[in-house]
Amino acid sequence: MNGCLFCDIVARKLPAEVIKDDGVVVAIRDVNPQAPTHVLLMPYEHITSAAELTPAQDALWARLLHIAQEVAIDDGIVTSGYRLVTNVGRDGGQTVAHLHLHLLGGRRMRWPPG
Ligand code: DGP
Repeated sequence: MNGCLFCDIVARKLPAEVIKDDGVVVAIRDVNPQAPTHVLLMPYEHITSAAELTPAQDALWARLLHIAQEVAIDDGIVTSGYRLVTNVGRDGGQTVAHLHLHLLGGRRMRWPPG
């Protein structure tokens, strides 16, 4: 989608540290990491947020989770644990309107989140 930061990143029009790309989902390191591992997982397809997902996209959502699992293994945090978050809309704290999953790990997470 024109004017979408993450569409431009998956299309390689903007630079990012890409760590996985299976042609459907791209994983990049967050530019402003909040934990030793902070990876963003996003589909090529422009979907505004989790609030826009339809049952036809169930496989895509599952794919995001599996790529997150692979990254957690590669980063050595699958045993220590990690957090998966997707922010939705204003109150969810979403700043980029292209569906993405945050994978955070490498330190102890707090609860409740801010
Ligand atoms: P959210 O607030 O949930 O929409 O998360 C957006 C995340 O995207 C935030 O953690 C910062 C990250 N981010 C914003 N711009 C860029 C960028 O240009 N490159 C990378 N790698 N991450 C970005």
